[in-house]
Amino acid sequence: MIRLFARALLASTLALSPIAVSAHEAGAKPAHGAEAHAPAGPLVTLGDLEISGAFTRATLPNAPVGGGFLTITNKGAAADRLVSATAPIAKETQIHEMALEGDVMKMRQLTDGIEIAAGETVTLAPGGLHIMFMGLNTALVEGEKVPVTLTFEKAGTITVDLAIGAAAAAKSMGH
Ligand SMILES: [Cu+2]
Repeated sequence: MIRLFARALLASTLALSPIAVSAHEAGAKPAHGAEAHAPAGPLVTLGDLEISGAFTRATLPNAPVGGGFLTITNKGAAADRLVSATAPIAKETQIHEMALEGDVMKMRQLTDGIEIAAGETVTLAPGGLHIMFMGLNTALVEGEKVPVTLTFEKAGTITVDLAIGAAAAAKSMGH
């Protein structure tokens, strides 16, 4: 009963809060509903690289893992490589890919990172390349954001914010 009550209370708070916020805090973050449909961080530039559309997904409390997604465009004349990622929300952060093994989608760590060829765009997206948060220290709450530090072989290091979007469907929460 307590849980049901809490859920009802939460629902009503969420329904009411955008009105209260927009009336008093112009320039604050967008209303909850607007953000849920298009979660993405801003475009940031690091040397020849442009990083955009960074997001992750909300998790349940005690979820062990989460995924990070973003797009990297290399506007330079030489290839670069995403060699590592770190985040304070997880005990360990890895670079992963999803690949078909027979009929089964499996993921594996890319210990050499991800190359971004000159003039190319690489997208980390659900079902494909992704940043993997192993051992989450905290639940990821929709509408908030989490910092992730990316290190590239040539361009160096940058910290980007991942916007936290809606939770993935249970079926695709393989990790
Ligand atoms: Cu993974």
